[in-house]
Amino acid sequence: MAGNKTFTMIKPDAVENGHIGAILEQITASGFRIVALKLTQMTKNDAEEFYAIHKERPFFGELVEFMTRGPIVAAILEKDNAVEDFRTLIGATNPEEAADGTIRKKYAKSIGENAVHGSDSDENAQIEGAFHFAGREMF
Ligand code: RTP
Ligand code: MG
Repeated sequence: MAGNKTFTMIKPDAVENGHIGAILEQITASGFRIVALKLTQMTKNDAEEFYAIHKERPFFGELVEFMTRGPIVAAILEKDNAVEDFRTLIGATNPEEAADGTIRKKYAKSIGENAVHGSDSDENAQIEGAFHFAGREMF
């Protein structure tokens, strides 16, 4: 059975461009309940650990540089079928390929700077949520 939680980050580009409010509004209007939320900034070590799965990819250095250049909004979201439904809501990694109305279509400028993160499995949602939040910050 699919889990009911996912983890997201509003990435530095979308924070810089003033889209925090609009993105959180679209997320909650789409039926997700916010169970943890904060503005924070990842260190280089944090980003290298968070994205360790991509460390051999050619874009890894750029990705770490981007994700650490300013604050992000981290959140844990709850909804039935959360991981899959949230990835549908954000759209394809490359905003040019993202469906109309998706968060990446509306707010992302490029495949690298693509406005939001969404966990890709129930297991990673759990790991990523625990990476950013202590138990007493989850409601
Ligand atoms: P995310 O993990 O952020 O939700 O994105 P995703 O699953 O759609 O994409 P993934 O393959 O996991 O890639 C993670 C992030 O790396 C950056 N990226 N840059 N320059 C490039 O070709 C490239 N490809 C990926 C993006 O920020 C992507 O979201
Ligand atoms: Mg991913």
